[in-house]
Amino acid sequence: MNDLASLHQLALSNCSKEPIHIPGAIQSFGAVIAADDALECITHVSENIRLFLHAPAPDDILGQPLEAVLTGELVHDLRNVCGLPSVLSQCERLGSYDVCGQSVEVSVYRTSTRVVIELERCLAARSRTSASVIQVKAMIEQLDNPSEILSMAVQELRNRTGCDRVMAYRFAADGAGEVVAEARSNDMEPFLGLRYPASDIPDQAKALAQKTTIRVIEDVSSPAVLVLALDPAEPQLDLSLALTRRPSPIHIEYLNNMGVAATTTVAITVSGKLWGLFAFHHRQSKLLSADFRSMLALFSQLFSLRFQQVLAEEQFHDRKRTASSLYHIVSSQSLDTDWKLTVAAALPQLCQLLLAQGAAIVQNGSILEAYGSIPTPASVSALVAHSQGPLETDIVTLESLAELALPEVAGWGECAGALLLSLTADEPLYLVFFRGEVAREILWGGNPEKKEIQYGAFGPRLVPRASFEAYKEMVEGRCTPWNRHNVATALEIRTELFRLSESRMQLFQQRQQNLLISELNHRVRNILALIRSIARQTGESADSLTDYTQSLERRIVALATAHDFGSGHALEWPAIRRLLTIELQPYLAEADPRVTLIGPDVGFKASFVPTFVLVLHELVSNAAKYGSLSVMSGRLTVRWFVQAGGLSFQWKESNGPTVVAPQRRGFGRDLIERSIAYEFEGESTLSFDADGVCATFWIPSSLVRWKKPLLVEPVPDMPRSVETVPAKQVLGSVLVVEDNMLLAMEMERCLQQLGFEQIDAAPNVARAIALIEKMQTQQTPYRVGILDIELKKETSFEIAIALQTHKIPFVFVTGYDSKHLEVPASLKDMPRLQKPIDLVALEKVFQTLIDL
Ligand code: BLA
Repeated sequence: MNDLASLHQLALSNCSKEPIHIPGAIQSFGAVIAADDALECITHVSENIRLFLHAPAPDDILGQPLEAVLTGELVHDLRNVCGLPSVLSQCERLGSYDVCGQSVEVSVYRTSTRVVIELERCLAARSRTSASVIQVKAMIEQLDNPSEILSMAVQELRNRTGCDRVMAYRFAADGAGEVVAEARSNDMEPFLGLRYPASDIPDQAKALAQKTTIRVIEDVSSPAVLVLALDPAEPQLDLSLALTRRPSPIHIEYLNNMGVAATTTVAITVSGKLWGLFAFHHRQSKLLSADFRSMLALFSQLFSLRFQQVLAEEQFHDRKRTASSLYHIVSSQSLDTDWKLTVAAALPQLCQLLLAQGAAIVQNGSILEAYGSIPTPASVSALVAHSQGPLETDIVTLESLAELALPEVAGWGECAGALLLSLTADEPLYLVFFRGEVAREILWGGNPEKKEIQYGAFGPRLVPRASFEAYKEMVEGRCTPWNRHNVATALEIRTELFRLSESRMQLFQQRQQNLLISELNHRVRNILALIRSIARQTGESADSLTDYTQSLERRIVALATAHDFGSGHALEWPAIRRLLTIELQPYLAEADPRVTLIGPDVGFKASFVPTFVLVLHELVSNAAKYGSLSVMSGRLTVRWFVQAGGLSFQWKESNGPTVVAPQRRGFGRDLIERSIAYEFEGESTLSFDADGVCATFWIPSSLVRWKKPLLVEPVPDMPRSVETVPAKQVLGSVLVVEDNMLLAMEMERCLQQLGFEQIDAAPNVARAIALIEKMQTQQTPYRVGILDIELKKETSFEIAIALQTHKIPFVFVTGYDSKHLEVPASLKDMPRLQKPIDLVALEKVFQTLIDL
């Protein structure tokens, strides 16, 4: 590396060392008070505190008890929220409080030693929850295609905020970013399609963005407000999670150069990685309201979830395509021949799969077989020798062979880039694919090579670019980049070729693949409908918007965790202990005595995992809010053991605050009490014992896999749930057949609104037929039926025929991929509704079936 390049490297690494989380100051739109861990003594306060508290000078407050400056109600609420484990990782919003005669938004988070309270003036009268809820729902319902969502989202967000520019900014693997969607005021330069080098957002800034989700800079020109400490020797207060954290002066200079005065940045995290950002720019000072910011955070969650799902679908698609091509390639060869010959014969097709112009099999450094256009044998050997180390663990991809500057290679012929794959673990055998040169243009927002360096307190560091004018870079001498699809295909090729050497494995593999694909399809089909119904039902039991967004967000995170478990591992059986560990993580520290997990090694069927995780999530959040996990003295024992051929699972809380059974049935309680029984033919009970909440589930053996042979444990008494069917029938009764409980609940809600008095839901054929017969015998036949056409293990045709026999009209409901289903001739003309169902469609169909 030459001197200039190494100076740039040093300057760049100094940029990522700037300690932006401890700037010692905040922005002037808010104020900060910090206290010790027990919330007793004020240890820090921002200089501007008197604007919020009508208090005397900051020095008079330092060292005082919190109650001296905040109302008893607020301190009480702060103490409660500080019991939640989440305050260590995010700033929790408490809502608005009356502080010294003005309405103030309060939020709080904890560092390892301090509790940091942020105050912010309420911007507008609180928006009506229902209107906001509708906005989020509208966004959810539009989640379909990620690039369309992005364009629509930036447009919507600009309309709602009036910001001069709203962008979606996506990171590439090397950290550079690209503006992939933009809505802007007409008098602003377009940024759409422009790239920005990785150095514009240093690593520590990315890490913070991901941690806080939302970053606000209200006005680059407003002066920083110092945070004063009781003990000046104490290290600077950690402001990582503070909304008001003062921005780095370097970034302020950057925004000034861009002509931007205010920004709001929302992180988009997909599968645990920072995928990109929504960036709001305004040329004047601007601060979005706390309510709006909550909604943004929720939107970013939903987008992430949907995107994760699209990626999983894509990956399966890739795997399916590669697997079936390889299957054809392999099955056209005789399996008696040496398998390397089989690979050799398949090279043309493999090149097609990888969009390569040539390929070689290299054994012990020399070419065994080759196809298409490749460099000279000596160059190929040199390339393989050079890549051998990294190849032991990974696939190597190169866009420019020339950049390797291998001394023994004179040229690469028509080849510009290569992908190398090691084929066996026990001998040096490689497959190398080659691509030719493709010249392309990259548009940058300012010349990325124009790096100016400044010498400051930390040594040399980069200075933000002064110009952001579009700059065109011509890229030559490189091949089309090997993308993640190509790498996934290469991995699949290796897996398939490994298996080739064991011919009997082939059939098994094909079958396994098919199973995986159908399993994924089943899961993906309902997820959007699930999000919709969770959103709606959460909304019904929420008291405020803050409540709504927080519980919805947490439920969605739980669902995303469950989804992560599912995608790609459909044939695996995630261990119950692992699921528990993830949900209970904040309470499982070694020093924390509260939680005890007792039970054997057991795995759950992948299709049961989402339901189990959602139920678990409700139990954990309830315990954390009101139960034994809300105080240090509380205890929670979770036991699971074999019982009656299935698995018994017991959740027992004790020593917590005295339990009072809730007055109202919430969505969470419904989920706990009904979903396992409804969808999986298990049993559930939930009791609010004074000593602590107790929940018991029995899970049928088909959903459980024992890792080791087990001794049957003693059977504790388990109360059985009693099902009640209301006998009252005024407007009429309706039968809903739907295998997913949340969707059935959603349907119940719609039917109640239409005026049905009795709504019975059944998850399978047996239950539905039993209900129909019972109603017939009681001479109160159902008025109408709604049948999900495809149930978990069966279709609902048998139910349809039973209803026809009793002359009860009905409508079929079809999922997203029910088209391939063979429908019996007698049922072909029955009315159908497409999921997801809404009230209007339902009402219309009913008008044709019965008199409403
Ligand atoms: C932060 N830089 C950021 C952030 C963005 C960008 C989005 C997050 C903070 C925010 O503004 O909300 C970059 N903003 C962009 C880009 C676009 C945009 C690319 O709108 C494209 C349209 N910046 C530099 C250099 C350094 C640097 C050379 O250009 C370092 C030497 C630093 N950027 C820097 C720092 C932060 C930052 C330190 C963190 C600011 C903070 O939060 O304190």
